[in-house]
Amino acid sequence: MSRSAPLVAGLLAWVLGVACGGPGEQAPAPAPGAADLGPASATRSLTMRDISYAPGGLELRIDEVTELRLENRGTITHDFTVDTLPAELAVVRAGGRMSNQRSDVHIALDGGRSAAVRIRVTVPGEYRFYCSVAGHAQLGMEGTLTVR
Ligand SMILES: [Cu+2]
Repeated sequence: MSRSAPLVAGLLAWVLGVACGGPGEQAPAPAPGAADLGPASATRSLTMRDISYAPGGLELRIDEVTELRLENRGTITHDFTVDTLPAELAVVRAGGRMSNQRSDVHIALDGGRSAAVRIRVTVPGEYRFYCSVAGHAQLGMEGTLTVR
């Protein structure tokens, strides 16, 4: 009996695989716009506090793959949100919620958490980033992402 156990297990996995692996079912999708960007050639860091960003602005080079490191040194949840950003994004290290329905970039971190993404912005410009937690942007938790 013990000699046939691996075969039974293999059949069971195959049956489950057929039952669960319909064309409509796939592995959990990565964040919107996720892409294999390759290694980053630049790094930027942004620290969140209660209630501010440091620095208050970021500069990226057009088409350059940049690793953006985010750290929440505050005690409450903050996020980094850009509503419209023509960019490719790849999650390097997830430390919180990495997307929402409304924004091209949305990374929410509880106090003490950090995350990193690789990002490549494809259109130069100035883009507003902000914390979407109610009231935080109004208290100054916003800045400009400059891409040139
Ligand atoms: Cu906030």
